[in-house]
Amino acid sequence: MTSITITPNQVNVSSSAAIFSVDLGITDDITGFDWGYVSFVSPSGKQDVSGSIIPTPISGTARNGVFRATVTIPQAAEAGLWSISALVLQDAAGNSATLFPAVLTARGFQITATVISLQSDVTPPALTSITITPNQVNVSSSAAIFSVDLGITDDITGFDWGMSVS
Ligand SMILES: [Ca+2]
Repeated sequence: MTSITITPNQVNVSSSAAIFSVDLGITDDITGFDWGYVSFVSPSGKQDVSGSIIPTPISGTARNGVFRATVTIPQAAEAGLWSISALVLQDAAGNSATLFPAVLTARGFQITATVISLQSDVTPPALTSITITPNQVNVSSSAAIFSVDLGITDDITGFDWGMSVS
């Protein structure tokens, strides 16, 4: 890593999502930079977003170039100072480095940018009901399906995505 530039230094997500571009000066001795991503965390630590670093440099070469990642901050995201929480860089030979904030700030890189949001949604959806149907299936001769209907409320942005964890 030779440089980090986040533009713009402030976005407004009051009425729509917004994008930070993160331009990274990256060098690699032999095979060149190949793959990576940058993650941001919100002021409270409750929200995080990541963006892939495009492996084609916007200037220079794979072994010494500037590479761009775009990170989308959702509408109604938490307001305040968001910060890079991790940077992962991998070369074409499969060597990877993960850089954390303490190292990045010690090297003098600017790793924060401001999010303006008139109404921040910082509480997750809540579950109000679960209905599983049918209440019995027979898998003796074939697979079978349970439908799981969930009652869900969310204060501001609404339910977006979920999964079961087993
Ligand atoms: Ca919410």
